Amino acid sequence: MLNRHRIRAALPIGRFGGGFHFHRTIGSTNDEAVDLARRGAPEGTLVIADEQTTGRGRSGRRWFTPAGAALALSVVLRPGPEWVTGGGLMALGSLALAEALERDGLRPQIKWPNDVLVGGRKLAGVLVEAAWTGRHLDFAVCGIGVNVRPASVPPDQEVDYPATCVEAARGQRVDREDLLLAILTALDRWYSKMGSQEALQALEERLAFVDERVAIRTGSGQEMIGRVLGLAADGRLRLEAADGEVILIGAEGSHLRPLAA
Ligand code: BT5
Repeated sequence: MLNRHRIRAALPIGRFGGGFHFHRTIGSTNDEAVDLARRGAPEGTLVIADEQTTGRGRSGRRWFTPAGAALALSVVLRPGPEWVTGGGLMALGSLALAEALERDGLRPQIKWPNDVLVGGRKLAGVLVEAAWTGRHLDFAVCGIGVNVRPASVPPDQEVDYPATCVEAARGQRVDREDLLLAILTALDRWYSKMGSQEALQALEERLAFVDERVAIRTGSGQEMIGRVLGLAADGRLRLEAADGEVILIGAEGSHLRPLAA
């Protein structure tokens, strides 16, 4: 069980955790954060659960968060709308995760748009959800799930991409509270720098499959094949199509699959 007192004692971290909601078990921390944001919760409000019973991935997929083994957190954000449509918030979450894991000596890679891999296996994912009034962004919620202990890794037949956890990648026990606080610290640092050259470079340095051929299914169901060039400042992927044209692909609803060389 996560030690809520230790976490509370370290908060707030920058803009995060002034409002702090801890649950031993919950359906989905994103649902709770959306609910709080609707009722006016300020930017930085933090929801954490030790276990999720209906954790969600993108497009209605499931996210497994068994008790005592993982991290599941959601934060309320109120950024400019372009950070949701381009995918910048997903990139922010992935970058913060990657940086926090590097503290533990790991070499994470970001599988655009929202997964973090170590050794080619997924150990964390980001889910951004937003509420709009017309073109006005009311708020966004950035949810982060991390597999920490082996018990958090779903069986192979339950996942669409090979999975692992931080402890397996590190080969030793990991303090979940420390990792959580490191993620919040990195989130706060990069949130202030979103869209900067520094953030773009930090993201591209960690981007998986650069120069490799991938297939992408976009949010509108289009299938594209090309070579990954890098990212645009707003989080869109730069892909070189077979005819040499460079295409920018928005992150919302997009799914990337590496192709054998
Ligand atoms: C994601 O979706 O990777 C986003 C995951 C976000 C989870 C956080 S936890 C806190 C917050 N509250 C929530 O309810 N959600 C967020 P996507 O790219 O759609 O990947 C989902 C797919 O990953 C599933 O279809 C499975 O194949 C696989 N999967 C499910 N649970 C997994 C796990 N624990 N580890 C690795 N892969 C998993």
